[in-house]
Amino acid sequence: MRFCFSGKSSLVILLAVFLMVAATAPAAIAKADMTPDLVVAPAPVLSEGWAKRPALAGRPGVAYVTITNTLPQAVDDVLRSVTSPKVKKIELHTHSMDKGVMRMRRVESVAVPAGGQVEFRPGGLHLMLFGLHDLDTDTGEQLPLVFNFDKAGPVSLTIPVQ
Ligand SMILES: [Cu+2]
Repeated sequence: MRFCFSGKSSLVILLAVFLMVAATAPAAIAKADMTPDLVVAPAPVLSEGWAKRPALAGRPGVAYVTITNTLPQAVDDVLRSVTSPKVKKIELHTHSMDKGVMRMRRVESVAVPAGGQVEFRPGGLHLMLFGLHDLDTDTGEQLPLVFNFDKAGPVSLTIPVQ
């Protein structure tokens, strides 16, 4: 095989290669700058979680947590369910007034707006724990939970039980 370039076409090829390198280099740098954001994109942050044993045997326990939506690009998320290998069934509950009486009400999901924070706390949103297994809290055993979000997927949190 023989390559035969005239002086002029070699110059054109060199110039073309130079332009390609010049064009791709800034793009590569920009991509490298953006990658860490995508890799460390945090799931919703779950904090201040704690659970309370049932006051009476056979009654449900209750758990509270604060959810902070830290998804990038301002994405709204929705909490669909919470599961645990230590609880038979977990329901999302809230409190609302019904004819002047504060009552618990089951909700299908809990919206966690972009950049927002949702607080589960006594008198408001809470997790109802039906069939809470015995935990050896004397040895520091805690309650493992998995929160299932539409966008973030499953997010784990282990909380102390009082
Ligand atoms: Cu409840």
